[in-house]
Amino acid sequence: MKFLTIIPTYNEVENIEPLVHALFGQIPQDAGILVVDDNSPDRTAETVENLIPRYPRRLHLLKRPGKKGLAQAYIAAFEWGITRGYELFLEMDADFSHNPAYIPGMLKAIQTHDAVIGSRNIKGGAVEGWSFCRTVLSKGGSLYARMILGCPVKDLTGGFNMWTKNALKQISLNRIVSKGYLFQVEMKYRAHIAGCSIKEIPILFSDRKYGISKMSKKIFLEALLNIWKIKKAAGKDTALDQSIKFFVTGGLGTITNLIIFFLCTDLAGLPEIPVSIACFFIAASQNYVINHSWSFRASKEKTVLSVTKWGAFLCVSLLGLGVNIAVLNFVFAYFSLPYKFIAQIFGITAGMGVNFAVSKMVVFRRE
Ligand SMILES: Nc1nc2c(ncn2[C@@H]2O[C@H](COP(=O)(O)OP(=O)(O)O)[C@@H](O)[C@H]2O)c(=O)[nH]1
Ligand SMILES: [Mg+2]
Repeated sequence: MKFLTIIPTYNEVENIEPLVHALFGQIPQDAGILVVDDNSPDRTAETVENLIPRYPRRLHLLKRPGKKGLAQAYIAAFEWGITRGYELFLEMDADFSHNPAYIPGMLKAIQTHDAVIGSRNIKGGAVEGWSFCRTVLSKGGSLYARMILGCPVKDLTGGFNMWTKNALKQISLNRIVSKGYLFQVEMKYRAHIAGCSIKEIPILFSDRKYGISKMSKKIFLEALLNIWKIKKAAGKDTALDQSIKFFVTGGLGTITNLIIFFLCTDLAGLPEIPVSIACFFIAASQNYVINHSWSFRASKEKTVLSVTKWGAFLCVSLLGLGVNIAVLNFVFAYFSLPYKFIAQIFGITAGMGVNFAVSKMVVFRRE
């Protein structure tokens, strides 16, 4: 497969020349390198231009008019490569954080996969030279992104990745919404939901020796918020989203339930068990409507309420109610509480847990 290594650069004048030499020592004879430079003020592009005569038809430069971020640089580079018949693409930083010695192993792994990720976060992978703070931010950010996206790739933020042309096609580069660093997360997430086979191989990532990182606190904070945009753009929810929405819905149901329960038992003095049952039917019906049209609704799916599902949901909720009553009685019997409704809080929580699991698996199950 015709292989292209892409290196985005912004002020990498000290790094680019030694990196190009090192790379040509590792990549196959017929492989190319494309440097994508965003008009670096330090004249990185001129350095590359001066090197081109030494590697004719193998070293290429794509000059862009200004700093538009990593995503646009990479997308332009992929398009450049695809129109020239390349079929295999490697992304890597210019700053020697990504050791070219890993390339042969990645080339081997890509034979049987759509994407190979150089990973710092799997067994055998590591980071060298980062401050404690940057390590915590990176690991925390990666974990946060993984949880929100429900994506199993351990190193979501890393930029040392190999893609087949087929994987790039499935990612739909024209639909990418990220501009900067989150581009790497979005690529992997899109590949994952498109069903690409993704292999992580361990790498030792070393901090740059020359030049400065373009990462900043502001970029990092923006990234935390933009993860949600990525997810929305891909139109896919996860069990975590569903459970958050389900519990918010349950919370609303609980408020309805507690208000009626408080009015009927604590104020009106009615017996708690029958009241609890009545509250249950009212709250469960409210929950059905909200869960159906929000918590478990697939994006762009039409919302049509169904009597059968409502019935099924009430049955599942009855099961939850069983748990609810058992817990209510238990708490009531063994603890002295100023208000009865406090015992009911415990009852509802336990009932809701059971309710979520069965609702997801049975009532709102997707084909
Ligand atoms: N063309 C281009 N390259 C960029 C841009 N921002 C960062 N880079 C390059 O992307 C790579 C990763 O950036 P770097 O600053 O090392 O980020 P870090 O490794 O997360 O600290 C480096 O090769 C940078 O020169 C950009 O806006 N345009
Ligand atoms: Mg770097």
